[in-house]
Amino acid sequence: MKPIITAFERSPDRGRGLARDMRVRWALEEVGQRYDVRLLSFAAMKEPAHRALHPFGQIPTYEEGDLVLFESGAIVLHLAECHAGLLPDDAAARARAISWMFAALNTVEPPILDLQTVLFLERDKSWYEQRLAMVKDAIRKRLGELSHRLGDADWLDGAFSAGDLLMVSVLLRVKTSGLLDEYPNLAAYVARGEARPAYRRAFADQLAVFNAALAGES
Ligand code: GTB
Repeated sequence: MKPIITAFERSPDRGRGLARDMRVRWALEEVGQRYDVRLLSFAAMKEPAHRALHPFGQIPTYEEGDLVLFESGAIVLHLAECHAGLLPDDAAARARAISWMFAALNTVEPPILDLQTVLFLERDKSWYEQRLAMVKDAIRKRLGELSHRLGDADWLDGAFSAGDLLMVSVLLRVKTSGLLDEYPNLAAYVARGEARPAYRRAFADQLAVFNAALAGES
């Protein structure tokens, strides 16, 4: 059965692959699962029909027969548990990979989200510069710690896993800030993720959606 995911019909990231359907698309590509996409406007996301799938009226969602999931991390975990390729077979290694999934979403992503908030919503505040510096320092702290742990390894714990998929997805959101380049091994780690064929297919598919929306407007 082909699962269905939801995504923005016109992503505010203009096809840069930063919206959270991208990590689900990437996981689907990694495990070789074909899927359909239902595109939604911001208004449609808040309609009862979509809220029945997603209590917070957001994307992405994932439908597979009667199963409905929301939260990109939960969707990636479900895919990793149901298909080979994103979690190791060994129980301890599997548990460690899942720790990295949580670390990406709960420890590394929050200060990165704070940066988006500062940059897009708080520029007009009198305390903008101080807050920006604090948030950048909070990100540097996490990136420094992650960089130290990664060292010269290709991936966080042995073979590429769903932990890497989520960590790379999260780090991609600071790529344009320049902060990632302060940690060359992390920049290379993200580049390795982006070079994976599954990532490239997922990226091309979400970009095609944005380009089609642009073409439809002209
Ligand atoms: N914790 C949830 C998850 O991981 O699935 C968060 C889901 C979420 O934030 N979804 C966003 C959404 O639906 C889209 S990805 N927003 C609409 C709404 O809340 O009304 C977040 C996002 C948006 C825009 C950019 N961008 O422009 O670069 C990047 C990421």
